[in-house]
Amino acid sequence: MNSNNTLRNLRNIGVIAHVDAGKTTTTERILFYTGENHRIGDVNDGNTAMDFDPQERARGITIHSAATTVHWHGTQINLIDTPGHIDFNLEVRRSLRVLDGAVVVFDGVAGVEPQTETNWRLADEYRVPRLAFVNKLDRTGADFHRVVASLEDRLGVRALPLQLPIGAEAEFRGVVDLLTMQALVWDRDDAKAPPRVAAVPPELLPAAQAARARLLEAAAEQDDALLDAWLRGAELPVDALRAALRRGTIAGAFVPVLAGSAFRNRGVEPLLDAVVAYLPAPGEAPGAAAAEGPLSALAFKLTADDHGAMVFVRVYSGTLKRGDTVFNASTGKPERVARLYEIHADRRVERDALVAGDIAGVVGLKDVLTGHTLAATKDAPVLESIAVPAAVIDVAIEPRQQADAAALAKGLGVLVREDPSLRLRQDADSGQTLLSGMGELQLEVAVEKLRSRFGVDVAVGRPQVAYRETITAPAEVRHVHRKQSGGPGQFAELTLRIAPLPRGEGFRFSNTVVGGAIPREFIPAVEAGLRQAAQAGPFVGHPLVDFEAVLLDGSAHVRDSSALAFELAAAHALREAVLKAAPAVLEPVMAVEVVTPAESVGDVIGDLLRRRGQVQGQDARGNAVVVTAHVPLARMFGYIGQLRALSSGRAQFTMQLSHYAEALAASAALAA
Ligand SMILES: Nc1nc2c(ncn2[C@@H]2O[C@H](COP(=O)(O)OP(=O)(O)OP(=O)(O)O)[C@@H](O)[C@H]2O)c(=O)[nH]1
Ligand SMILES: [Mg+2]
Repeated sequence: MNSNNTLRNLRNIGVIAHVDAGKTTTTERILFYTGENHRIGDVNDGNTAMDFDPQERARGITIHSAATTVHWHGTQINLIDTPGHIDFNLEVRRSLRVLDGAVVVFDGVAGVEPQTETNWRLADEYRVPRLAFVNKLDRTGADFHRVVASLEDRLGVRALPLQLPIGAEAEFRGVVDLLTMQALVWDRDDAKAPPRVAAVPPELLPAAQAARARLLEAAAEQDDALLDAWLRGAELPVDALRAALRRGTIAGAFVPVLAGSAFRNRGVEPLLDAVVAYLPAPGEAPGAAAAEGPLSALAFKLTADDHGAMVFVRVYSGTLKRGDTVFNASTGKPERVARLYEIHADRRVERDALVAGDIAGVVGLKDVLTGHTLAATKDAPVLESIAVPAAVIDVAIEPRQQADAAALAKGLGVLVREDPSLRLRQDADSGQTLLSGMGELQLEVAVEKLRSRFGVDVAVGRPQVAYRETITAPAEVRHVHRKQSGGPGQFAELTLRIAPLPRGEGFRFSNTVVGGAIPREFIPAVEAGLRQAAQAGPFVGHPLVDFEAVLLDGSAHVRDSSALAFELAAAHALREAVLKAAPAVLEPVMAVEVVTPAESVGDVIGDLLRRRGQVQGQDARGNAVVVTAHVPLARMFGYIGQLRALSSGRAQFTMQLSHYAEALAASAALAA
């Protein structure tokens, strides 16, 4: 069943971009043109199929990645529409981890925006071949060529238009297909009216010929026979050109660019053609594993809704059948597959089996988390997991009514299971429950879910910066754990050395104990104790990061030592060592991008400087100015209000974590 033929007629693709570029709008058109839906949903009316969550509809933004399956001229396309807002970036990461290709949507006015860039880099990391769709060409100020140039400048790619737009802004009505040198014109906004095929408008002919020459050159570079023909000036068959462009796209040699206006129903059918023509089938994706062999599937997302927990998986090899017992290779535990579903946004269609290349939902799994591997055997190789972005903001959460405490705990448990970029911890001093996340919007959405899904009304504290702590010097300690009350298993001795690591390295543990001074079976307990203690650092109670710990020496008693004793000893030793290792507080520093009318730029920059910001750059974008700066998150709370006041409501901003930096003032204040 999972022959190459089956795979060749399948595309697993994602739609990724900055907030508001038009991902969901484009996806809704795809649902319509493929016949999956008979009506076009509109994000402005809150009735799209993809943004089916009540909060998404109310806020007009995508919060969760949503999957669907459509068919286009005999090819099945599994499509994931992702959110653009940085707070929900884990949704993009986990989608890119399992997808074979992506459509990157650009706003025809704004071009490359911060989250476009972030998501582009993620797609690089996961080696996902891409098409670029320059959307919103109907908007005032839209400029296809400027967007293509921004792809080259800001993303450093070779952008290769497959089309040129016909008409601009309100007059945008079609595209020139550079391969066939035909015009496709949508005379009306009506989605039911297919494009009219026409001759290339004479005024566009020189530009189209020049762009076509670039396209042919790029294709010829991929194929010696084509290159020969091209050099001889012979006619190049369109099929051979497509095949060569497909090869180059999958290899990442260039990125094909298409033009359109999803909202005005222009340019979406050719985009679907391009997905089939240029993006890889599962077996062709860079780094694709062999589809033969035993079951191997990655759980990349899960939801716990009214239907019970649904785990979304991508099958890489083998078959997953209803009723199967499989293994979670990440935990070694068996799991039973009760049901399998093909996903159509919030609708599901039952399937008997999944094969290599499929992306689908599994119900019945008990103990499977995002990033776990499902396999035929317990000790099967584990697939590469999904990196979870850092949480930079905390809020304290408590039930308004004490009677809701249990429901709150349950609700929070579900939320962090569904979204591992939300984290729970206990404040070391106050004992309060802290929910941490990537930004205020993510936490706001989580709190609203507690109310709407779990019926818990919560009191939420003011958002606080999620600081971290680290050490700036090495230190060595010897610690003896011995409980006077006696009893067996109460003795452990160890010598620990800790040293700073570069920013972002997290924690590394190594063991150099020789000659069994500490029996081997206790070493994992030492590491566990260190990890446990690092969750709330001894300096100011924030997570301790960017350090290594080396277990140098120690001793044990045959009768009086235990794993627990070593775990406790390690935790104590770490606390002692940190205080001797010149500890420091780290604060998140945000990369801020403000798009402001030119007349407000002085005020905007002055305000950023007062917030301890460092301005990185200032560029014109049409009539607006784009200011980029690094600003400590601690100084960005309430920024939107100030920015509106400074710009008569016309400036906008986005921010995302840039890096952690030593916070000297905060170190002193927090340690006091
Ligand atoms: N003028 C114009 N507006 C568009 C076009 N495509 C989308 N929009 C509008 O842009 C806004 C955002 O569209 P969405 O489709 O929700 O954008 P998105 O990329 O899914 O946004 P997030 O999921 O929140 O990141 C909506 O008001 C759309 O109607 C277009 O081609 N032209
Ligand atoms: Mg969306």
